[in-house]
Amino acid sequence: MALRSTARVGLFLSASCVGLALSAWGCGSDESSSSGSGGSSGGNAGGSAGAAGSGGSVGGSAGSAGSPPSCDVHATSAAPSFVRNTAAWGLEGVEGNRISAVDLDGDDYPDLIIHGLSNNTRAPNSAPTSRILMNREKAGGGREFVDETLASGYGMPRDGDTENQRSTQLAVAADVDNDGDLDLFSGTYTDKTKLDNPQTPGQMDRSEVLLNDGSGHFSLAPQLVPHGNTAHPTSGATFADVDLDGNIDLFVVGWYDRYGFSNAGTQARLYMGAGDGTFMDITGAVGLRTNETGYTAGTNHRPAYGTTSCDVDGDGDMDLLISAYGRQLNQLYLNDGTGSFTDVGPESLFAGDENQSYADNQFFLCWCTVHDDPACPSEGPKVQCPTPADGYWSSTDTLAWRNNGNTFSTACGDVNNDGLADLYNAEIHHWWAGDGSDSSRLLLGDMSGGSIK
Ligand SMILES: [Ca+2]
Ligand SMILES: [Ca+2]
Ligand SMILES: [Ca+2]
Ligand SMILES: [Ca+2]
Repeated sequence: MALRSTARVGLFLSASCVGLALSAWGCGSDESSSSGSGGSSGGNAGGSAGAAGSGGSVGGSAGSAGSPPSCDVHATSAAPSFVRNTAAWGLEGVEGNRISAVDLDGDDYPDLIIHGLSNNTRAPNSAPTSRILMNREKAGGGREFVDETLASGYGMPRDGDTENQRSTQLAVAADVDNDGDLDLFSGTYTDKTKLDNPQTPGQMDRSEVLLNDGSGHFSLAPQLVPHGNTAHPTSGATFADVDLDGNIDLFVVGWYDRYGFSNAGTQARLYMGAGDGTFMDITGAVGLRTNETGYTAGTNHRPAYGTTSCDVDGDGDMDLLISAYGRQLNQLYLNDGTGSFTDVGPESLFAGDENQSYADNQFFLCWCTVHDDPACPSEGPKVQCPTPADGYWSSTDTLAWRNNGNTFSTACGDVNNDGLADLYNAEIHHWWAGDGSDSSRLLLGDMSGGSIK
């Protein structure tokens, strides 16, 4: 299977047009109308989390029945597809990112896990930054979200602190102990460049597995090793049964080891689930070991923003995808069916597109203003250069592994109904980085070659 890159896909165009049409209709002022529940993000249970949120939007329905053609950007009279229901659902003033929609109490209504912008700190119980909002019946009819953060036990620290909430920045859900309810992995991002001596309790918090009692109340599972006993900049995780033994396994990725100081990421880790809430690190045994160096060979740790699991090559097992930041190469780990992996990112084009030129990077053009190099183009920079003019440019910026995407997360789904998984990479493309920096792109699955090209 190969992945074909395309920039002219219907899905991408349709999504843009829906946004334009909504603003043209001016919807968004009606607080009284009842509409569908606040957009469950689709398949979060057993899903993945990335910096851009919970993915899963590819393949989702863009509008309700009766909505106007989604690409008629001139529509002015049709009924809106969405109405604002924030206050009616009890969500006014709720702030956060990394939102997971998960049915935590098994009543078939999606509940919300919301994380605030924080790291290295515990929030007081009176003002939690990570919150559990349960989807409850509302007096007088309808439904609303009710804050049950403290009662849920989600933020209960392992050290017994009853006054504050654990530092946590993301969650994914799956039934890890096979008792029929959704348990959680709660990821903790620790910025190792900002640790006190001695470390504060918030700096000592670790990523945790939390077991559900079936009613949305959680207790800490045994600590993950090594995540449980080391500070780690956890940035994403995904649950999947990679060895098909009926027990959910856990893949965890991390951000830069020391952001701002080097290009080095951190070791992604695969934990094999025993089916009782305990996990064992099997990273090195299944082909997932990376290094602090090895950038040219593509064996280095990546600074990951997100991770996704799905069956990319359609052979019945779950493959693992790492969305890498820093214009580094994404990783596509194909599963051999036993839970052992090989990275086919570069040859499948998932790692980055073909353009790895830095010739139009504005900071390279700044460098060219003070260096005589035949590689420099005749055009000058369009930015005000730093002082010194070559201050933002380094020799590593010329290398192939540094001229790919800033990928936030990857959504997996069959968007063209050919039975093959397709991938959508959400990228941030800084204009100054030039065309060598990848843009968001849909990659269509293609089995015509019989294998990854
Ligand atoms: Ca529920
Ligand atoms: Ca469970
Ligand atoms: Ca398993
Ligand atoms: Ca597969």
